[in-house]
Amino acid sequence: MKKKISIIGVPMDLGQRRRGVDMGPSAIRYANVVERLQSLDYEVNDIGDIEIGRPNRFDIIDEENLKDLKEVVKANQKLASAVSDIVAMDQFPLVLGGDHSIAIGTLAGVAEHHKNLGVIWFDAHGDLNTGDTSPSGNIHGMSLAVSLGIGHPYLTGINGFAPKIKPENVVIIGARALDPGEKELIKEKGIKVYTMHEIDRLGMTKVMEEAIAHVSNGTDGVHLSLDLDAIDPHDAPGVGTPVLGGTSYRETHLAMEMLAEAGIVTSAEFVEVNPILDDKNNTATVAVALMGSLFGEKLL
Ligand code: B3U
Ligand code: MN
Ligand code: MN
Repeated sequence: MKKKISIIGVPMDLGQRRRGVDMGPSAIRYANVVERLQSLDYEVNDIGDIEIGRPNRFDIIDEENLKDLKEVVKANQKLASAVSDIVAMDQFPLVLGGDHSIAIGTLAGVAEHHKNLGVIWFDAHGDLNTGDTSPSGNIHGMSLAVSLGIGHPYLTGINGFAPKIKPENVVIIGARALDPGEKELIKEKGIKVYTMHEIDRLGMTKVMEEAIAHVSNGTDGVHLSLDLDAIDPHDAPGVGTPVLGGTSYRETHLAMEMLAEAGIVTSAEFVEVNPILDDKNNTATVAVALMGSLFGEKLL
């Protein structure tokens, strides 16, 4: 992994309906992300936050079951440019969310430089909906589909090219709440998914060995997109859509430690931290601890 990390905050909450996730970047900074990574000998450059529009609530048009489409597009285009600049400077982009719709911009920026990017998507959900299949119209539940080039052209066309990633380079880990349209898409595209069932049966060690092999095969970089709702709500309660039966604190650390050992991750984002729904900034603290493991922190 590179020794220089650039942090960008994305106070985005328009990709879903619960306010408060826009405070995720502040909560993660409050949990000492910069100091934690500096203690691991990285040069850390916090470049601040992407500006997110605050649309007048009366002006919102829910176009084609895509809530706040225009603002989400605008913010992700800005994020894509910022992330692309970081990669161009040969630094590691670490993006702090914000709801998961920001993966659209992160991946658009990274994919400008990595034409065959592997993606590890930790999530209770698939984020594989489109306006046609989404039960909510929330764009945070569509970001993986969009990055695969599936969805509204305003979203898939961010940064001027599509798709950003290929289905055979993607692994989803921790899924336990998939919508019917998402299940169909997974089958149609042959996307590799380790649901909680496989994690229970195989154990996290085996799952990560297989996942690392899968995303490293023929790729030119690996992006980690970690939705904190992948983790069991007992360990990470401050998320907008908690789903029981997630990965434990230690299992998730093990996954990060194995990624650090493999040395394959070239960009990362930690999303969906909502301090309003949290218990004493627990979830941001968990996020920062996981970042520690991802960047090589050892227990001994
Ligand atoms: N799959 C549902 C719920 C959801 C997706 N992502 C989160 N929740 N965090 C949807 O609305 O697309
Ligand atoms: Mn998600
Ligand atoms: Mn999720």
